[in-house]
Amino acid sequence: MVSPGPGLSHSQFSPMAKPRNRSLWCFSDGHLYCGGVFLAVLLVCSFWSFFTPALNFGSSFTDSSSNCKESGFGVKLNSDPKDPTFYDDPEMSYSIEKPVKDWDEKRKGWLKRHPSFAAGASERIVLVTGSQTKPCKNPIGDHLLLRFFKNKVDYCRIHGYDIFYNNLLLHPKMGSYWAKLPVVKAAMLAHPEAEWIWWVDSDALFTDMEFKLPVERYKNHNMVVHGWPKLIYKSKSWTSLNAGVFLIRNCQWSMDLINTWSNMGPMSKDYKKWGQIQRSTFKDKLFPESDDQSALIYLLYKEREKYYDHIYLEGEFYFEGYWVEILGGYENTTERYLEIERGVPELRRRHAEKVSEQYGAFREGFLKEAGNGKGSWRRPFITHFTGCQPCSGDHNKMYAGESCWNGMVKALNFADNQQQSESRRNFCCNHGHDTAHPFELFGGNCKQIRA
Ligand SMILES: [Mn+2]
Repeated sequence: MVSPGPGLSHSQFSPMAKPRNRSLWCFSDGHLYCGGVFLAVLLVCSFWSFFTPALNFGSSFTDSSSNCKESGFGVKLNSDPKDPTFYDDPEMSYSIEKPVKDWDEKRKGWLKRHPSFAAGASERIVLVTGSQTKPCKNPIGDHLLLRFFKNKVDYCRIHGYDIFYNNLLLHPKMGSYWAKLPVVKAAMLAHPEAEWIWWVDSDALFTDMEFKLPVERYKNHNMVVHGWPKLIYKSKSWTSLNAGVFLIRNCQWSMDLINTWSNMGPMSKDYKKWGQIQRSTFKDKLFPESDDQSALIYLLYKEREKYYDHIYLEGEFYFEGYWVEILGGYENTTERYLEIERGVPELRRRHAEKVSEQYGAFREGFLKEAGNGKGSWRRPFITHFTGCQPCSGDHNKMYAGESCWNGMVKALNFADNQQQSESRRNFCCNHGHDTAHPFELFGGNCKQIRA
């Protein structure tokens, strides 16, 4: 969470991972898991949207004459040919305990039978997040989780990603930070149309609603996490990367990784042993149980040849960032962005939410001096409330609960207020105010900041 690190260092020289073949497989007994996955399928099938941002401001409003009869933004949501796919195989299982084989071929086979999804599949992302099954212990926990989720939904709508919220425990032993691995695996199987699954913790939120993941940069990698090689290989720290946010390619390599990775968790008979190994390897690790983050670092550390070339350690921007480091900069950032907007009427132009990416791309031109990551006045991409636990209310003793909850509200408002130039400002302005821009939103309320 410290050094911004040399982001692109190793990445450009990595050999092709094995990302280019794909297919699927696996399904077997229909346990509890099915509920979640079926829901996932339903949910995700319900809103597709793809659009490429037009970077060329002013000249790019082409006529893409819409046909009211078509739905799904170019993909066929109502067609599933009769030819069998991996879904028809009774052996296919979503369970984390049954490894998937030949996934690349299976996924490829599915795409071949669903050509409308095959087009554009290489860029498609499904964001996956979730929280526990029961109501939160923290009295404001459910409210906070709702706002965290709304933030992700807003971000995904703006950028054309699907989103899935899981609140089932898919494997009885894989609780807390391990719970995401069965979910990510199930999401990969439920979404052969997606190239990437993007896990984002429930305690993390987008604080730059415009920023788009530079996926092109990751084309030779199968996984992306926020992290720093030096901290892994020299400092041997259990915080040398953060496993709360990661992008993982929907391919066999990832299936294998999830298999190896989850076998260091509570579902494994060697769970205890892994805790000891992690603690003796990463001296700054504070608790004895094996955790998902230390496990991933351990794989990178121990089997560098096997993993390092395939896992992109993104250190160039806040792929996720530690809230304590970030929170104090929001005011300055807001001021700098407003300053830019005051000088550039195009940035204040009202527009439909669906074409927001174009404005984000346009704004980039004015952010060249902003820097990136720590010390930058650019909006931090993702603010992560590590150590806060909004739902249970438990938090690291380092922070007073109040600083966690107030910090979250501050970050959520900071993100919400960025949308004022789109629907939120329009909403504000359309409710009895002038459309020029002296209205800003503060904490959910329209306020006239100057005449
Ligand atoms: Mn987290």
